[in-house]
Amino acid sequence: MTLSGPALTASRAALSAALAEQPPVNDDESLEPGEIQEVDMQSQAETIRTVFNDPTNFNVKHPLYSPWTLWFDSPQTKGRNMPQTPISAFPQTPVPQTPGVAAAQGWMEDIKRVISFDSVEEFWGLYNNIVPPSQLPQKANYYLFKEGIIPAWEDEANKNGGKWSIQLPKDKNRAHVDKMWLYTMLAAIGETFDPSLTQADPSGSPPNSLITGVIVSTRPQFYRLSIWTRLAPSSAEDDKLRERIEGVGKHFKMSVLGFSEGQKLAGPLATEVEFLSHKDSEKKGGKARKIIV
Ligand code: MGP
Repeated sequence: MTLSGPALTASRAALSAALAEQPPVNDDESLEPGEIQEVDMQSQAETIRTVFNDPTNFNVKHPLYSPWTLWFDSPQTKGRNMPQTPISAFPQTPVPQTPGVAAAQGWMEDIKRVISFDSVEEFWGLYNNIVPPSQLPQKANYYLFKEGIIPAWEDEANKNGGKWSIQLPKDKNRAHVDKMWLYTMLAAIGETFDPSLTQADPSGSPPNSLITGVIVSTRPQFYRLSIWTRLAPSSAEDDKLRERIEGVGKHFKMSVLGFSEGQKLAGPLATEVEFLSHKDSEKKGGKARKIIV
């Protein structure tokens, strides 16, 4: 498969994120500070086989910033223990029991956990074996969330957050939705949505990205892509967070989906790229504060 444009950028970001996380190799504990270590480059090169120089027998994988879990639901999964998922190569695995799972019990009943992965190679292995969104049945959803976070408002990581989403009419986007979903996933696992993740934290603890997961939904007449965030600005004065959230939305609209700044997207069955807090989504009606980029 050949990548171009935003996919290539996102894939490179995923790889460079992975490589940046690799600790320096220093097996020789007897080394004094300042002493130069002799490394047998040839034997090292002979033992390290990445997917780039040996696509079938590679022995080194490129880790992601964090592990991710794919979830799935469709009308066919409702009320079944072992559903007909479109991912036959990956049998369903049990859902870990976190407090969020208990709170979201009804909602999570039909959502099936498919598989977790933590490397670039495993991501492509999964991607190449699942049915793309354009071929899913109506009313189906893929949820790609950081491991340990369930795709529900009730999860600790989501309860104060919100989502960027865009709705696209099916007839005009059938040919584009698969790439849009791929680019969205690559931006998520490559952590390009929230650049603060890549800035060094003086405390040494891993910085928390705003992103908890991404979703693609198929509905009878449209597709929806969503990016879930850990936080949502709660008042008009919450300027710093609002700016950070808007940065995620702009990156999504322009770099990931390929629209231009200021481009109007709303129309019959289509929405702008818009942000809503989960608390406002839960309200159903009433006054909601939307952000649009
Ligand atoms: P949806 O699937 O996000 O919206 O939520 P959509 O696609 O507009 O509606 P659909 O009927 O076509 O699927 C639909 C409904 O599911 C919401 O109104 C809630 O009742 C419920 N729901 C959605 N989410 C994301 C959650 C959640 O995280 N937790 C709980 N408890 N219910 C949810």
